[in-house]
Amino acid sequence: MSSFKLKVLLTGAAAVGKTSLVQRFIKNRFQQNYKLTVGVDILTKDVEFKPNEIATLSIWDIGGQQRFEFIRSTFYKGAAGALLVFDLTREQTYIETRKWLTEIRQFTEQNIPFVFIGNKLDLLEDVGEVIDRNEARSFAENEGSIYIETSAKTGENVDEAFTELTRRIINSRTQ
Ligand code: G3D
Ligand code: MG
Repeated sequence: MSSFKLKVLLTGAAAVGKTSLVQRFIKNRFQQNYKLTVGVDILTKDVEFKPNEIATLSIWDIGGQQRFEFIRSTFYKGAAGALLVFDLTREQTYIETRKWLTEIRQFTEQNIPFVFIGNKLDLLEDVGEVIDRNEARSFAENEGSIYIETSAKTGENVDEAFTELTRRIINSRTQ
């Protein structure tokens, strides 16, 4: 039985792949056409963050109504950590992560751990480098975080992203 129950948030601009990442993580599949997320989906999964140590994540995936104040306060309340996601092929989504981080820090109790995610890694070969990935790494490290590149399509690093976030949450609490 898991003794840790952790609320974690998926944050970042529209269409960066938040829903695809959580679907990949939970069900290990990728679906090309999701309907637009409306409201908030809450999905649960156990994570073995180190051998024989389990945490139960409830993963909050917010959709198109994220701008509404009443949903936003419910969304952030009691959060233990967040994935902050941008799309490696769209610079604007990278720029917007600053705004998201400000909001996370504004609406959560303390400096909750987050993991900085550049998603759609599978497209980089065709699209080429759009953002400075070294800068992304430095930004994450300066904010006390880690930068991980993922693909919800191939599944690359998706488990690692959620597991790393879980580890960081647990470490921040037990030290
Ligand atoms: P969101 O929940 O952040 O809004 P979605 O984003 O998960 O709905 O994904 C938005 C679009 O990006 C979807 O395409 C989805 O299939 C695609 N996508 C998500 N992650 C990846 C990835 O890692 N690689 C690739 N190639 N595509 C990805 P559509 O066409 O359905 O809008
Ligand atoms: Mg979504």
